[in-house]
Amino acid sequence: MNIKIKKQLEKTIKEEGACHLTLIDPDEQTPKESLEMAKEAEKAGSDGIMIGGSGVDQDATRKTCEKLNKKIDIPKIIFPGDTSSINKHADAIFFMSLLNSRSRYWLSMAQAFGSFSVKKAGLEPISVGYLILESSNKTSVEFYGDANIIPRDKHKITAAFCLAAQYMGMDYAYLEGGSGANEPVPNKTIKLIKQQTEIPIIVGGGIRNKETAREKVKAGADVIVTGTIAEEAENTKKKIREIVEGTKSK
Ligand code: 1GP
Repeated sequence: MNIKIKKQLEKTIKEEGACHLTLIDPDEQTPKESLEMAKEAEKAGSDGIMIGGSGVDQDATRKTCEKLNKKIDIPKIIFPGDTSSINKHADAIFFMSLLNSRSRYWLSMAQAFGSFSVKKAGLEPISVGYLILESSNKTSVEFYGDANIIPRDKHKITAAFCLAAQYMGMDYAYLEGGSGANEPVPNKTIKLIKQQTEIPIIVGGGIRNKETAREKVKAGADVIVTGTIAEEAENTKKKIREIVEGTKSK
């Protein structure tokens, strides 16, 4: 099995302290606009582009991947909202199980439905234990994922899930605050997970500036994901560069 992208991310984490990934939600702009955004993210030093999201028109994911393919050199990773996000115009896919979902569909059925398509598309699967944490606003991922939300102050519950993800052989644990979350995942949660587990931690949702990105990395995050700020910023490259600086400053 191809593990090129996984190795590339690991190398960046080792050499630069952490990675930054830019999330492009194909629902928010045309494929052409997404390409412009991805180009700016690449110039700003982001380490990869994630394409997808919950509640996305899944055909838009394929069209956006197609548009970015061959024009963007950094890794392009599908962030699937469902099995219909799977397409051959990317390098890898976050092959995720939503560990705190109430629905067996998001725990293992979607994965079974999608597995042959991932193989056929030649995508590198990067296995991810995906966890949705509480935010003060209800997020789309919480709704679509039928998540049994982990309360913000229950750090130990999140840590237990992350250790379980490690023991189940997953490559990453992804702590999701939800796109556009009012508050990002608490530092205390990240710190406890770092103490208790060995797999790299992805943190995303509600990270809007350099200082917050830095705080999360200092607490133990290995990968920082930002999406909304790139869509909202007047100067996309400048904003992403600022977050990349926060992610990588030692
Ligand atoms: C969503 O974690 C990501 O899965 C990004 O969230 O859009 O809030 O940056 P934002």
